[in-house]
Formats: sequence, C-alpha cells, structure tokens
Amino acid sequence: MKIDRFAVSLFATCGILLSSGCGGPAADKPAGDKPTDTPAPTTAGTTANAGAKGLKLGFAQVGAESGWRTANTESIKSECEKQGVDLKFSDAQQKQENQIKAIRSFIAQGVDVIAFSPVVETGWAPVLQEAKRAHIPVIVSDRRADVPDDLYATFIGSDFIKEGEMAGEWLVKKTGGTANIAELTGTPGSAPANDRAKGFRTAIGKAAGLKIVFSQTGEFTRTKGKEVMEALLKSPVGNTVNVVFAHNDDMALGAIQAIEATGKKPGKDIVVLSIDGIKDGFKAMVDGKLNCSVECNPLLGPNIIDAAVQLKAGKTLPKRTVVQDGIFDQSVAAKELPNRKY
Ligand code: GYE
Repeated sequence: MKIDRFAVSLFATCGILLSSGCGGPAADKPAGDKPTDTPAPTTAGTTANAGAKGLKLGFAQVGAESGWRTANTESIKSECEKQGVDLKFSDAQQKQENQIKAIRSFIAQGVDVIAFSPVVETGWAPVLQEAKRAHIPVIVSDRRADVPDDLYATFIGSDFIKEGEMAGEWLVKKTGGTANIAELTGTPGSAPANDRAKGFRTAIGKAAGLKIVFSQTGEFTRTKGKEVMEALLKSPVGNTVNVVFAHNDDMALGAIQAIEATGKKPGKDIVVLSIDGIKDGFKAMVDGKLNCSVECNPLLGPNIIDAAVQLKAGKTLPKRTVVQDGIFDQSVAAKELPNRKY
C-alpha cells in the first residue's frame, strides 16, 4: 500500500516545529488562484509577533460540528490568548445567516481585521462589500467563499480537491479498482463537500469498476453519519456496499458504529475511508475499523494571527496560501498516533 511518504515526512517535520513553537501547518507558495506580490507568512506562531498585542480580531466560526472544528477553534483561541489579540469570537451553529450577523457586528464594533470560515461557498458578496466600505480587511480561512478577489485580502486553507483525489487514489490501489461505494458527504454547498466529492470522482474515474451506488449528506457530524448509515444498511442497496467514503472522520466514526450494530466488521467487511486525520480517526485505524484518513490540518491559528498583524500594518498578502496535507492508513497509524496534535 503506497502512502505519500513525502507528505508524511512533511507532517513529521512540522510536528517537530510545532513542539518548538511553530504552531501552524506547513503552507506552500500560493497555487493556482492568483499570482502573489508577497511571500506567504513565515513567522507563524512565533511568540514575538509585535503588532498582535491589542489587535482587534473578529472571527466568525462555522460551528462545533466535528473534531476538526473543535481543534480549529482551539488553535485560534489559544493563539490569540498567547499573543494578546483581542478576539471577538462567534459560533454560527452551521447557519450562514448567523455568520453574516456576526460579520456585521464586527464591522459595527470597528475591529481591525475580520476572519471567517464560510459555512457555504455562495452568498457572501453583500456583507463583504460592507466590510470593504468600512476598510476592514477580511481573511478567509479554511473554506473558500465564491466572491470576487477584491472582497477579501487572503485565503488560507487546504486544497480540498486534492484531498478527495488522494482518497480516491488510495481506494483504487486498495480495491484493485472494483467496489460499490457509499459516500457520506459534508454540509451541502460547503467548499469541502463540493471539492472532496469532485476530487474523489476524478481519481476513481480511472477505474471503471469503482461505482458510487449511494451518496447522501451526513452534515459533517458523527450523529448524522451514523443515522444515514443505519438507514442505508437497512435498504437493499446497503447490502451491495463494500466501501464507505466519508467526507470527514466524524461521519466515518458514526458509520462505523452503524456497521458494527449489524454484526459486520468495519475495516474488513466494509472498507472505511475518510478525511481530516483527527486523533479519534487514528485510534479507529489502530483498532482496525477505519482503513485510511487523508489529513486536513486545522491548526490555522498562528497563520491567521500572522496574516491579521500584517494586514493591520497595511501589507498586501498572497491571495491564496495552501496548507499541505498528508495521507495515513492502518500501516502507519500506530506509529503516527503519538505525534498527532488534534
Ligand atoms: O473536514 C470537517 C469540518 O472545513 C475542512 O469542516 C473543514 C471541514 C472538516 O466540519 O470535519
């Protein structure tokens, strides 16, 4: 089984940096979207970030739907505390209207910088125009927003298409190119759900015998992942499924519970594959129940604070900073588990 050793070792390198105060995920040069004027932030997580102290940052978070999100929130909050940033944090409970309200309230409070992780891709232009009129720079973090470039300063996050492709490529090798797949998709309309589905289809498209026989949202939560899987396993198509591809670990962990309840063995009778690489996912790999997880690094706090400091100082940042992710399966899970930070 081939694992992306380069990416694994990249993560291991960052793991060392993390313990010595790096704190942020590896980020490479901006790819794709736009050429850049300035290099990506390089001082991620340093404690001596002059300019951070007292900076007013409004952060509109998606919610608390998953282990990934909890780690992301924790990374932002702890980095703000460490660097003395005055953080105004809002949890939108997965609702776009709540995020829009939060951004409006940040504008009204006159924060220095606004950061947010858009729950869905579309519908952001009006509120971002309001921020622009108020001369408040906006950092898009984690998920893409489908808006013109001039409405945000920088976008820091993973390449979700690539994550879906890595998952698909792993599956082609694992199955030899024949399987019936059930897909548990993320929040409808969100960038990770759209892009992971797309990347996965591109990769499995190379093997004609790999078929997606079922696809339904589990909204990125463990509870919904379990519910959807339970219903699927009771249906005739459920009997034909031998692979579950979940857009995040939490839904996969819910699906694993549903599979076990029917007496089948997840990881053996049904291959289970997901994305995020949270600790609980690694534990399930060590237990033989999850086969593979593509990493998506949530530790964006240091990069967001660095970007906010630079924006407050009037600097121009790259439009896109891509966070590098690896892929892990059962063959490396036990060795890697102690290194996991989230
Ligand atoms: O994969 C999922 C979370 O946007 C990358 O959101 C994030 C996704 C993550 O709910 O667990």
